[in-house]
Amino acid sequence: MKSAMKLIENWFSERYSDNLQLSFRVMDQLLSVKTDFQRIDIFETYDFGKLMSIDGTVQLTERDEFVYHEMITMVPSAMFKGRPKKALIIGGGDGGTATQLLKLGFDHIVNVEIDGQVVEVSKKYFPEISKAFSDSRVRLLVEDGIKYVHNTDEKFDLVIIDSTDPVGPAEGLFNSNFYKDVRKLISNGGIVVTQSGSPFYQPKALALATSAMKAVFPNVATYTAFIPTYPSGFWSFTVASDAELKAADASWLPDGKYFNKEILEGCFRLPEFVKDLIKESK
Ligand code: AG3
Repeated sequence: MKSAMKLIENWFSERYSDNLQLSFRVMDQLLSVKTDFQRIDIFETYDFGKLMSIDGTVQLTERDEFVYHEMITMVPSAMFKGRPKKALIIGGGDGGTATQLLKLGFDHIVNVEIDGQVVEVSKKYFPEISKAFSDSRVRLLVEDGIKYVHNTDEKFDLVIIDSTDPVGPAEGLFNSNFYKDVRKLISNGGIVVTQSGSPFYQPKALALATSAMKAVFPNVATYTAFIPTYPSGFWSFTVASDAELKAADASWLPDGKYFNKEILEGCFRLPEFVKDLIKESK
């Protein structure tokens, strides 16, 4: 008898709504682990290399992580007067943000990640992206970022909130009490930035981040980037500062693979529906 060959296709999907999802065809599932905080999955995909998802939402892929990590570090760095040197990262357990900051010449980085398993998994499956964790300029603390910002009195030029969506462990990061504590930690002219979701699929995330920051800082601005593997591909970040928010003389900043001087200007130009969202958030 001829043996029947069965062709199996495996797919990982992130749900954007009840009626829409983005699916990645995968070669293999490399890991699925439930931690004290969330579920982490790693897939080997056909189009995007290795992919990490947390609670079913894409956190990073090897192929497009550069967009997110450049944009969350280089835009706020370009707005800092002078050369920023000290940074605090809340979240960012994959190490991509810290690794990018080292490339920009930061010499003191504190990275506070609540879930130690995100760090361990990233070291194993994303060694290039997470390599900052073996650099002496980076201090990794596995603890609650909300408590950390409440208790520390260190000062930073840049505070980066590299979090998951505002549900689960990251919820308290989209909150004005959190930003009140953050404000005490920024140096003169210091800048705070957070990822603030997809304006199209997660308007609440952007509205929450904007309101939380506006309650505490006089200057708040939103910028966007194209990140193919995040919901709708159109992603927002929100910056805040006591200082005026404008591009400083950032001639020291190199071009990245996404970031350049034109992007720095262009990324703050917003579609009307995004402006409306921000206007409505007090
Ligand atoms: N931080 C997560 C961005 C949120 C993605 N959301 C989603 N896919 N629904 C990125 C971690 C990279 N350091």
